[in-house]
Order: sequence, then C-alpha cells, then structure tokens
Amino acid sequence: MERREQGDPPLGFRDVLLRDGPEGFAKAVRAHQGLLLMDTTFRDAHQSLLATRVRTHDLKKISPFVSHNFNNLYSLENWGGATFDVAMRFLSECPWKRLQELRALIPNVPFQMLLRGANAVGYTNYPDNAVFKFCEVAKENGMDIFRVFDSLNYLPNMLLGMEAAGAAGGVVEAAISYTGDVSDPMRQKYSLDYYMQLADELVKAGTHILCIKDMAGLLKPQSSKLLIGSLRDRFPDLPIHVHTHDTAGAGVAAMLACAEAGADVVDVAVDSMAGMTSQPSMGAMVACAKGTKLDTGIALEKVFDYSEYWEVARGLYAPFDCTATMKSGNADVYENEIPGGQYTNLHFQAHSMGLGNKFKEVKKAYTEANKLLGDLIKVTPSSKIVGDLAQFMVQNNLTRAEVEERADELSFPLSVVEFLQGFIGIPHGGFPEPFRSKVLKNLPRIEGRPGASLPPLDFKSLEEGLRAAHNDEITSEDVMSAAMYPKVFQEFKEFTANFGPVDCLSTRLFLDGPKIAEEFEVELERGKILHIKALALGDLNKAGQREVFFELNGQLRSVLVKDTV
Ligand code: 3PY
Ligand code: ZN
Repeated sequence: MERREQGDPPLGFRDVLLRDGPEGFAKAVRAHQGLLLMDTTFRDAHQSLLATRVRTHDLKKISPFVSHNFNNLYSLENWGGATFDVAMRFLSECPWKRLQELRALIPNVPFQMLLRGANAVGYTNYPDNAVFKFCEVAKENGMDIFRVFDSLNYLPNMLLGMEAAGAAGGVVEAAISYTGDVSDPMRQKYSLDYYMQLADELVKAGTHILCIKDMAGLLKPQSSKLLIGSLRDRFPDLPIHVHTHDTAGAGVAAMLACAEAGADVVDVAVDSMAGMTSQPSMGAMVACAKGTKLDTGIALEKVFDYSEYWEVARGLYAPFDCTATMKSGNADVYENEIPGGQYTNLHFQAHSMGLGNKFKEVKKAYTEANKLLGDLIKVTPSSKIVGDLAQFMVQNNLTRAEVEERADELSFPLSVVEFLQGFIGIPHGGFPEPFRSKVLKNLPRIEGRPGASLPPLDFKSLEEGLRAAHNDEITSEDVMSAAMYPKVFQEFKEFTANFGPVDCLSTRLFLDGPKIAEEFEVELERGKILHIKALALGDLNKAGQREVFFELNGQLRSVLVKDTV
C-alpha cells in the first residue's frame, strides 16, 4: 500500500526551526493556538507493542504521506531509545541509514529522538566525549529535537545530556521522569514540590522545552491538572510537552487534562498502533479536541488513512505483537509502576515460558523490589534493575523481608550490585541502607556522576581498529555505532558482509523468506533491481546446511545456507 504524494510537502515546524533556531522554534510552539501533537508511531509505539521490530522499509513507505498530511505535527519521534540497538541486533540494518532515509522523505516535520542522558542510546554510562559526539553525529544526520532524560532524574547526568544536545545545535527537551502520584498525599517521596524543584533546575540550565515523561502512564486527570497547572503558572513562557503510555486506559483523559492545564504538546500514536502499553490514540485525541480551543488542526480522515496503513503493516509483525497474548491494558500499573515497554516484555517473557500466571507474581515482586531499592524512578535502565531483582525474587521464592534479612549472603544480579555501587548515578533520597552496605560489603562505590570518572573515548584508535577488522569503508556513523554497542556492531557488519543489505527486502521476505516458485524483486539502489525466483531446497547435509536453488536475473544459481529451523 505505497502512498504517492505530488509535489513538495507543505511547510511545517521544521521550517520554523531551520529559519529561527531552537529558541525561535520554542517561541513558535508556545505561541501556537491549539494543541500540538508528537506522533510516536515510528518509535515508542512499536517499541511498546511490537518489541521495536518495525523496519525502515515500512517506515519509508508511509513517510511521504506523513510529510504531506501531518505537516502541523510538533514532531515525529522516530529514533533513539531501543530502536538504535534493535536495528542492528535484530533487523540487521543501520540505524543511521534509517535516519538519513527518513530525513530525505520528511523534510518539513521536526524529528525527535529519545536520549538516555549520559547513557545516550545504551544501558550504561558512556564517557562524556562519546555522548557529545553521538549528539553531534545525530544532528548532522538530521535529528532535530533531543528528549533528554535520566533514569533516576539524577541532575548531573541530565545536565550532561542537555549540554551535549545543545552543543550539537539541537533543540533541548529536558524530560522529568514521572512516578508516584502528586495528587496522593500518601505518596510524598515524589511530591509536587520535588518535580517543581527539578523543573527549576532544568529551566535554569536553559532547556528549550520542558517535558514530563510519564513512561508508565501514571498521570491521572487529577494529577495532570495539579502538575501541569503548577508548571504552567511557574513558567508562563516555557513550552511544556507531556509523554504518557495508555497501559491503564486513561491516557486520552489524562492528556486532555494536561492540555487543559496548559501543556502545549502531548504524545499520541496513530490509532492502529495506539492504546495498551503504547501511547493514547491520535484519532481519539484529534476528535476530542476538535472544535474546542485545543483543536489540533489535523484532519480526522487523514488519521484514518494513516491508521489503515499501520493496521496492515502491523500484521507483518504478528510474531512480535504483544496482543498475541496480552488482550487488554491493566490498571494495576498504578501499583507496580512498570514502564510501557517493560510491561510488555515482562508479560511476553512470562507467557512464552508457559507461565502466564507467573506474570501476576512478577508484577507483585516488581512492586516489592522497588520498595527494597528505596522506591526508584523506574525507566531504562533503572527499570531493568528493578525487573532483574523482581525476577530474582520470583525464581528464588524470596519475600522482601527475606531479601533484606539475607542481603549479605545472597548472590544478587550484577545489575543490582552495580546500581548500588553507583554505576548509573544517585537516586533521589539516596541509596537504601542498610541494604546497600549489606550487599556491597567492601566493593568500591562511585561518588558523584559516573561518567566523570570514565576516561575519554579514543575515537581515532576505535576507527583504525574498525577499518582493520572490517576491511571496509568506515564512516563516523559506524564509529558511533561501535562506541555504543561494540559487539552488536561487529556482528551486524559480519552479517552484512555475508548476506548483503537485507534492509532492501520486504518485511515478509525478511521475516519468513520466499515460498518455493515465488518470484520477487529486490531494489539494491534506485534503478538497480534484482529479479529472483526461489526454485528448490536441497537435503540437509552433515554440516547442517541446505543447498538453495534460485534464479537470479534469469540465471540458475545456488548457495549453501545454514538451516537454523
Ligand atoms: C527508552 O529508554 O527506550 C524508553 O522508551 C524509556 O521510556
Ligand atoms: Zn515512552
């Protein structure tokens, strides 16, 4: 279902950004009448529903349609978070090429990425110069807005990420990760005052846009009104952007309340990629705001067309779709506070082991593990640490009291030990004692910001090493991929050297392979098309391989392929 659009796309907010720079862009956003939307379909929606598996091939096909019909979006979130490593790890495609190709197809809508502060697009702290260089290369490749967060809201890590994004010339969108419930007087560790103080620091540090990142979908209409209303009063000129997940099903209600209270932008995903652990529905939001002072100016019919494309495309990823086992959202998220993507992953893990009933136990353990660790902000990577401790408790049949009592003798997951050592920063309220001391005993502890004690990355020697290892052209983008994920990048390069650019294949061919006698075309580059016909499979040989016979541009060919089925 390829869409063909005529002529140049209409002007969008990216034209404002290119003309007026990040400050001018922020002013234009604040001055805009009506509610603005960020579309997460290209990143968080499929990270949350389809295990991040959506390929560039399917993003490109609908990109001209987005550019021509959604030019009044605040931004399109299409990069960062888990998409960076999953592209190489599971899709055998280059994340940078995705960014370049989408940029060429969508020149008018700002692109937005998720930057995990000092963790960039990884799960651990990197040397400062790696984070700076990463942002620089991302900006050069077409990234516009950097949503910067830290999984503990640890200010020094956030400031580092903001500085890196700003130095690259990007729009800095500092994001406060939201947990607890500001409207609940019994949940005062993360009180309204806590968020207001953090917002003060981020504004002082010069953020262009302020984001509330509700990664688990905990904002209710009442807490939205209180938090966003207070931020709006304190910072009348600052654009406010709110992110949420729809896990409990209250996403549209909460985002409308945020908009009423003064948010300029809220996050949505197109209807067929929305709901449950993804973002609230774009169509619902557009329809609810229509004719009010929040009118988005987006045509509902265009949302329907967009949604139709994704309904079909989503079907291609059925093996990864959480709805294979997850049939609804669940309001228990208000208790366990599990972020959207992780909620899906934990559900999938429990069900794929045939232990569907264990999911409830894992969620309960997650709540207990969080308390054990001192009630953390939970988002990548701190959410993984809480999840690892929860799995450990379930596997070993341990209660919170037992873990606390036996903390000095248990073999905890490495992620938990490293967190207590200070590897990802310092949590609000400090580390839990005496638990920390009992677990760490004499292990070293990092004081302050972890990245500050890491030696700078030697890009030159990394590049030389890559050239020698791969005997291939190595770009500055490749160097960044290797800096973030050395092993994943190496395997990706080896795979590509063996099998060629598999990103040229359609998704069905990539995931399932051709049927016998099927004929198909592969466009390697514009005008360079291979005609292939699958003919037959030979018997399995002793090395576990099969000879695969096919026609390539009319010539009979065969290759030996390892049978992994
Ligand atoms: C990520 O870090 O990938 C997230 O989506 C966090 O919410
Ligand atoms: Zn999210």
